[in-house]
Amino acid sequence: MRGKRTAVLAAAISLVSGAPTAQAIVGGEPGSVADTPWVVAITTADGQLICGGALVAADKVVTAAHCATAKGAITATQRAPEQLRVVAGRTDLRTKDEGVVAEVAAVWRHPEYREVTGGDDVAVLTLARPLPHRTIAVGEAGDEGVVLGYGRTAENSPPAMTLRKATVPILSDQECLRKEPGYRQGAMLCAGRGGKDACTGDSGGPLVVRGRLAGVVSFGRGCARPAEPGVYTRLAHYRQVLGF
Ligand code: 4AZ
Repeated sequence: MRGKRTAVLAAAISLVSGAPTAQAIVGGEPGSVADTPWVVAITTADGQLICGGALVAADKVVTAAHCATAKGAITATQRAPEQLRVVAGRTDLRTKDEGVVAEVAAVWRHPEYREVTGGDDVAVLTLARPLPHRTIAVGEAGDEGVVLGYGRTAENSPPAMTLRKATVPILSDQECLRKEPGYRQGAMLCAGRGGKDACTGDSGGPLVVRGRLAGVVSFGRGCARPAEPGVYTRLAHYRQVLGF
């Protein structure tokens, strides 16, 4: 009842102001880098959003391999580090006064990565300088997680460009396999039953479980479609190869 009223009110405000009802990630709420200082955006040199990421050490960002891959290239060539920027400590990417922009010194992509649906969708960016922001440790999955990002608020809307977050249920491997035949048990996790989800631009971003980084946004069938989960790289599986 209360949720319904809020939605109606939001729609009415948007009619008056002409502003879209920001619901994103999809179905989310505003986030703040004050609460999650380890969340970062990965952008082009001219500030266009590519992906999300998480600071796991002062100079290391975990993201998705596909975020470090130049689209359209037949051999899925790696993006050159000098084309990438990491924006930390900024809730609104359209502002410049808050947070910092760091250059990227090196990109490591999982060597087995080929395409998102095949898994191993994980990469580590080494920054040109260490950042002062709090880091997040890698951890295990659980019953639910919080996904954060600056990306689209609906399948066909532009990226929010402000940090958003949503709490999503983490599904059992059985349920994930039913939804996603290519699901790789142990190396992936899936979360969400529709309504709330990551979307384009959120890729590479964090799924946080009990204060730890359990997943990396990887792919999905659209965004937040009824009963459709988003698929994530399960980070605990990659602890050895990541080295943290
Ligand atoms: C994307 O386009 C994308 N619903 C990422 C995550 C999801 C969908 C799309 C998950 O990068």
